[in-house]
Amino acid sequence: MLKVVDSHTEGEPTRVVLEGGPDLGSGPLSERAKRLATEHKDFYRSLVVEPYGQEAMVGALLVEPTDPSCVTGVIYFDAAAVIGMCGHGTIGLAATLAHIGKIDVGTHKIETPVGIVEVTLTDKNTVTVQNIESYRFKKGVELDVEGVGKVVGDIAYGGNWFFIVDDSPTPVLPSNIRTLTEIGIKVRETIYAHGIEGENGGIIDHIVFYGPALTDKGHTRNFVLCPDDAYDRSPCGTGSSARLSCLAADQRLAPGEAIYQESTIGSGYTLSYQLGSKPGGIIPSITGQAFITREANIVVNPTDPLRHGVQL
Ligand code: PYC
Repeated sequence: MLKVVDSHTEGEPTRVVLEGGPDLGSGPLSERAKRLATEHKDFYRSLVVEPYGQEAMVGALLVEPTDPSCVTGVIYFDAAAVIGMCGHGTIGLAATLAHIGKIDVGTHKIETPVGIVEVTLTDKNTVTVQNIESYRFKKGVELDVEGVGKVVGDIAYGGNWFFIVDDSPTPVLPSNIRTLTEIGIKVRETIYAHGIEGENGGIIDHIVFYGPALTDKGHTRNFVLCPDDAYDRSPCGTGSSARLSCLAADQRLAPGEAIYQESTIGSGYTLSYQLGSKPGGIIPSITGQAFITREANIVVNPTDPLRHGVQL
């Protein structure tokens, strides 16, 4: 039996697995994440797809941290992949840890496969994540996308690898979600077809399109395609981190200056950054709210033909 707590962060769901996950052994979280990805795909996928999960859900498997100053270790995954870091998931995780009485208002460290992040819990729902150092790797990469035309974007890292398109090929509006998804998939396929990668072979599995904000307080509105082809209902914490590194590199945002980033559905994060330790590196801060939606025991019956989730 698996004990989980579900939440949503600005509309994007997170499922924290408190008990009952596979034994991934000890050692660096990056190695344990690889073990989850290669040896337990059925386990992690089944938790976040129907009938046990829901569309767009990201799972967060709690593991023992290697650094004892961290309140927990965590490995994130969606239906398609184990991912390095997850901003909305970390906000959801902090709200979950507060809900179960493991943390209180204040600042706490969490270990992820890509490094240690800090969460500051202002109240039981409001969380600021100080993410790992983020940076732009390449500016103005031109793609010729079949059926779409020329698409120009930056390749940047925020805990995952992103292709960030400032001028969305189609307006970032809820009525365009299907079209944005189709174009995002084509952009990703073009990236793979041309062997375009992040630094050290990093897989660019998230695509982000930007358009004008729809509210007065918004800086811009974004659409984020995740590896499982679902779009992020929040503005995507790691994607916002990667974008902040591009804004910083282009001197479009000063250190400490705050902006409000709108998501496709109209929710949002407050974002800012401080300079990092490497040239071009920044330390992003992402503030958003998460709400607990469910506490549950997941019962997986070994005779259930759909125990590994619906696979089409
Ligand atoms: O918030 O970083 C994020 C994220 C990644 C995938 C879905 N959300």
